[in-house]
Amino acid sequence: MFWWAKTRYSPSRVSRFCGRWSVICGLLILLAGCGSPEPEVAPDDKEAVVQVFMAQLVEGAITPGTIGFHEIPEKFVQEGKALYARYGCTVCHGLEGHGDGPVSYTLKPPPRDFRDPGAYRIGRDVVTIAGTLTDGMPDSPSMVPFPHIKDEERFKIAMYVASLQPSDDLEIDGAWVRATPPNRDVTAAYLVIRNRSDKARELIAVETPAAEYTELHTMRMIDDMMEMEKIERLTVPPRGEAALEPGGNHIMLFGVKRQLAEADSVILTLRFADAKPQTVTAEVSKDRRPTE
Ligand code: HEC
Ligand SMILES: [Cu+2]
Repeated sequence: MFWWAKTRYSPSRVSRFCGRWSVICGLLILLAGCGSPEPEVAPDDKEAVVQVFMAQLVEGAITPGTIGFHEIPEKFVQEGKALYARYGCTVCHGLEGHGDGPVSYTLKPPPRDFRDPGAYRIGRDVVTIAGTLTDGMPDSPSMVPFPHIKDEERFKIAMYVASLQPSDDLEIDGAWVRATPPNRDVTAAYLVIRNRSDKARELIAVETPAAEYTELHTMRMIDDMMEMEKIERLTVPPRGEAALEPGGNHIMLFGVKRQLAEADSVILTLRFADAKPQTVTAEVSKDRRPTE
């Protein structure tokens, strides 16, 4: 039995009444939407993205295995540097994290020089370093736990410490995207990835705000015909390079959101297994051969 069935309103009065309510309901839904705990984050709202990233770290949703896929906000690194000094890490690790603080000479083993990636015994990624601050190093008398440092602060300090390590030695060069003719929303991006490290790096994904999605493609001879084929990853050899160029491997952009003309530019973020993401600005061009 519906509540209004008991009343004796005429249909027109009922509809007037409901009409008014639907406006109020609409407003309530709007208000509820505004105050909901997990707002949708527009990709260009940088501050919100940064706050969501921090919330995920504190919740433990980002692990040592996945932190490498995130860009570390420079703002947090700077705040971390101030906190690092405020909590007295400098006494042992030094003002710049070189392991040369005033009491360092009295300690055995000596405090870590944060620039040396090979020196970390527990782990050198942001999540693990933040954990080392909570737990200390059980077998080390001087690297004690700091349980009073709040979670957000631990992660900021860890971001500063990790920022002192050398980069992954990847360099992206000569990025360009082929201009799109009218009414075509598919195009390709080309670039050269140089790897100056001693480890092979794998390109696993490319993201861009300019297109709905991208794929890595290679060219293969199939029945005397060159055809494109999707690949899951592209290896950049140690101390070598991988060239993505017309007629060879390339990045395919699907669902390009607006026509790309000469002199436009497109932002590409390259994601690697086991290395930090790299963001580059690619020029739009009708045709170009990669520079030698
Ligand atoms: C009393 C001196 C002292 C203070 C203060 C100190 N540390 Fe250390 N820390 C050490 C020493 C010594 C080691 C190396 C211990 C070892 O190798 O056994 C170390 C190691 C570390 C490591 C390396 C962990 C690894 O995986 O090898 C990190 C990271 C670190 N400290 C961060 C910090 C931060 C951040 C602070 C400030 C909140 C801090 N430490 C304060 C003495 C100190
Ligand atoms: Cu293709």
